[in-house]
Amino acid sequence: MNYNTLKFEAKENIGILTISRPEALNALNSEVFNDLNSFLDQFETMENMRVLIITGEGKAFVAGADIAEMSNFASKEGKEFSEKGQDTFCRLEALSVPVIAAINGFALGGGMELAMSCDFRIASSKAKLGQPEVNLGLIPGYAGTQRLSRLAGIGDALFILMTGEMIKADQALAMRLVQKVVEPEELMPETLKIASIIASKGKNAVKQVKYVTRQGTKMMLNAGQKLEADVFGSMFDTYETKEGINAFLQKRNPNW
Ligand code: CO8
Repeated sequence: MNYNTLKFEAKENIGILTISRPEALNALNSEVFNDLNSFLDQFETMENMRVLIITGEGKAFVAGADIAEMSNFASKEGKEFSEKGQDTFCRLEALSVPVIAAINGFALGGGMELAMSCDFRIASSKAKLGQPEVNLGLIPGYAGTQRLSRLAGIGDALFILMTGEMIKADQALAMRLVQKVVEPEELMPETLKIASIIASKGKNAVKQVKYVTRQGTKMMLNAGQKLEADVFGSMFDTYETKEGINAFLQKRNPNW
């Protein structure tokens, strides 16, 4: 894989994607989105991959959409840029494997929106998160207004969106925007440890947990329960489930 703005490394069955434009604090411009889409095309074909970790190079995770690129936009370009980013983040969110954001530093604007499209987030104690678009006379354009209130609740979401304040990792943890905060040097080891735990579980089980949970957020409870029962039932026809249950009963590790 060869991209100007991304680096990819595979550690066995765990992929690590690093957004790499450190001179602009990894700000998301058209090139990054083109690279991200090409990367997703490739990653989707890599069947051995069990988890994807996303992080940023240098002192930022991602400091937002590229403000310089937006400076000459009229409404048409603004809307197109917003929709392109939303589509890319939806693709990421819909990847069949879990995606973990390892937030190493600034996750602002489009960077926080990228982190929120991941399945969950581990943050360095030095990370700072925020939606500073109001400082630019803007609103978020990559679904920040939508995902933030779903993750943190409407009060904390509007506090972050209206003040544009950067919040520290511990505050983000209290708002349940990140699931764990660790010392900076522990960020990648801890994230890899969590990824390895997930990678050791039933592959189809993890995939279906993600699918059913994410679909459920778009459904009424009764429809979500029906989907859960359908998928739950279908798993009893798979080798993975039979092996998982047999291994438990025979007091051994599953062989999958
Ligand atoms: N876009 C472009 N360049 C950036 C960005 C950015 N978002 N953030 C930082 N940079 C550049 C700086 O301009 C600087 O470049 P140079 O060295 O050439 O002057 C370089 O990165 C280093 O940045 P700083 O010198 O500012 O570093 P500091 O450590 O002093 O400050 C901050 C770090 C606080 C993160 C500061 O850089 C900052 O405030 N950045 C902007 C953060 C921001 O406002 N982000 C939100 C952008 S808007 C957005 O994301 C909307 C998303 C939806 C868009 C929808 C499409 C229309």
